[in-house]
Amino acid sequence: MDTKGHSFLDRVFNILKDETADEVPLIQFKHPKELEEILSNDLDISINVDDKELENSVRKILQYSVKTNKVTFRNQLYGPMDPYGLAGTWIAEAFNTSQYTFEVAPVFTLIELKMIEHILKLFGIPGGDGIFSPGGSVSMLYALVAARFKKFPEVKSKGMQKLPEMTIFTSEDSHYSIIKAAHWLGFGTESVISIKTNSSGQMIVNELNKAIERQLGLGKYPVFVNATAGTTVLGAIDDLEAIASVCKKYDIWMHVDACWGGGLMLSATLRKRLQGIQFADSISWNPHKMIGAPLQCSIFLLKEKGLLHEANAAAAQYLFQQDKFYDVRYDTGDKSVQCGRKIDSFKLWMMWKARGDIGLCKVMDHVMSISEFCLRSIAEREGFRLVSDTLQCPNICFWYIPVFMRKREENDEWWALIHKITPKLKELLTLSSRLMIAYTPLRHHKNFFRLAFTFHPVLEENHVLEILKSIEECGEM
Ligand code: ABU
Repeated sequence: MDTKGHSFLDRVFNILKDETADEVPLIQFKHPKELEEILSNDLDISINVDDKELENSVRKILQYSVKTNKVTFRNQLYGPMDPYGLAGTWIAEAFNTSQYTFEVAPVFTLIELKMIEHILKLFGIPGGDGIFSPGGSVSMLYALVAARFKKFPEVKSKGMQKLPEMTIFTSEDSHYSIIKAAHWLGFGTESVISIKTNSSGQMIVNELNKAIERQLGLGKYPVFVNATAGTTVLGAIDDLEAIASVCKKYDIWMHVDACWGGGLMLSATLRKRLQGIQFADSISWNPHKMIGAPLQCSIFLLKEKGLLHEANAAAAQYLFQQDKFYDVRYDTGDKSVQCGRKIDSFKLWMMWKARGDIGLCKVMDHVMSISEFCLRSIAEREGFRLVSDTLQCPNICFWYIPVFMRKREENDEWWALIHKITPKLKELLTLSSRLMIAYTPLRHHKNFFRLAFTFHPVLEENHVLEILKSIEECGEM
C-alpha cells in the first residue's frame, strides 16, 4: 500500500497554526518577479523533495501569502472563516464527495435540501427551489437561463435564432457578472441596459420604467431585471418593492443579486432593508461573504419549483438512470450546470447547526454595529471624507485627504491629485503590512477607499480605530 503523504497530513494543523499566528504579518508583499526568484526552487515541480523539505516549501508559500484571518484584511468582501465552516470544509475535502446523485452523497443530498428549504423560508419564498453554486457569477447565469427558459422553453433545443431580441436591465452600480453572463448566454453585452443610480447607489426606479418603455418602443423584448441588494462598492440596496411592481406591470423576471447583502436577512432588525425580496423570481446569496462561510459557498434560489431541473436537465443515462433501486427524485445533480459539484451546503450547515438562527443573527448585528461605528468615526475624523453617509450594507467608502491638501481649493487639479494619492496610499499600507483595503473610482467620483466588514471572531471598535490611524500615518509619510 502506498502510504506516502499520509504522515504529512499530521503536520498540516501545526503548519497552519504557526503560519496564521497573531505575530505573523498580514502580508510580506513582493512583486511577481521577485517572488518567483525567492520561491524558485519551491515552485519548480521538476525538483522532487522529501516531506521535511515539502513542509519547508509549504511554510515559505504561506509566509508570502495574504493572511485573510487578520482584522486588517479588508481588501475584499470576504475575510476569515467561521471555525465551524472551516471544520465543514476540512471534512468535505477529506470525504471528496461529489453531489450529483443520492447514491454517492446520501446525507449531503439531504443536507443541501434542508439548507435550501430553510433559506427559502428566510428569504420569504417557501416552497421554491434552489441549488448551491460555485459563486455569484454562476448564480447570475442560472438566473438568466431560468428567466429565458420560462418565457421561451424552446430555447433549450432550438437556441436563440428564432427568439425576439431580449433586453436585460440592471443598475449602473451592479456587479459585472451580468455583462459576462449576457455574453456567455448569447444575449450579447449590448442587451444589458444600464439604469442610473441615485447618490446612495440605488437604481432609480423611474429610470427603469422609462428604459423598459423605450426598449418596448424599439420592438425589443424585456426579459430580466436584476435588482441588487448590496452593490459591490457602496453596498446599496435597490428599492426591491418598487422594482417588483415594475416587473409585475411588465411581466418581467425579477432577480435579486443579494450575494453581498443577503446576510442581512439573518438579522431580525436588518432584514427589513431587503423588504420586497419575497417578490423576486430568483435570488442569489453568498454566505462566503458577510457571514464568513468558507469560499466558495453560494446559493441560487427560485420561486418556482421544478423550473431549475427543467431548464438545466440533460438526463445523462449513465448517471441519472431512472430505474435505480431508490427514489431518483433525490438525484438532484441534473438541476445543476456542473457535473461534479462540491458539498458546499455542508459548510453552511455546520455553521448554522452550531450557531443557530439566533447566533447568526448576532454575527450579522455585530458586523453592522462595527460598520456603524466605523462610519461615525470617519464622519468625525479630520482628513477623512465619506463618499456616502447612508449605510445600507457594511461598506464604508471614503477619501483620505492629507494635511497639505486640506486648505486648498477643491478644483479639478485637486481631485486629480486625490485620484493619484489614494492608490499610492494603498501601496504604502500594503508594503508596510498595516492594512489591505480596496479602492476604486465610481461614476464621477475619483479614486476612494472601500472598507468592508464581514464576520470576524475578534474584530472590535479598537481595531477600526487602529485601521484609521494606519491610514492617517501612511497618508502623512
Ligand atoms: N463579487 C466579488 C466582489 C469582490 C470585491 O469587491 O471585493
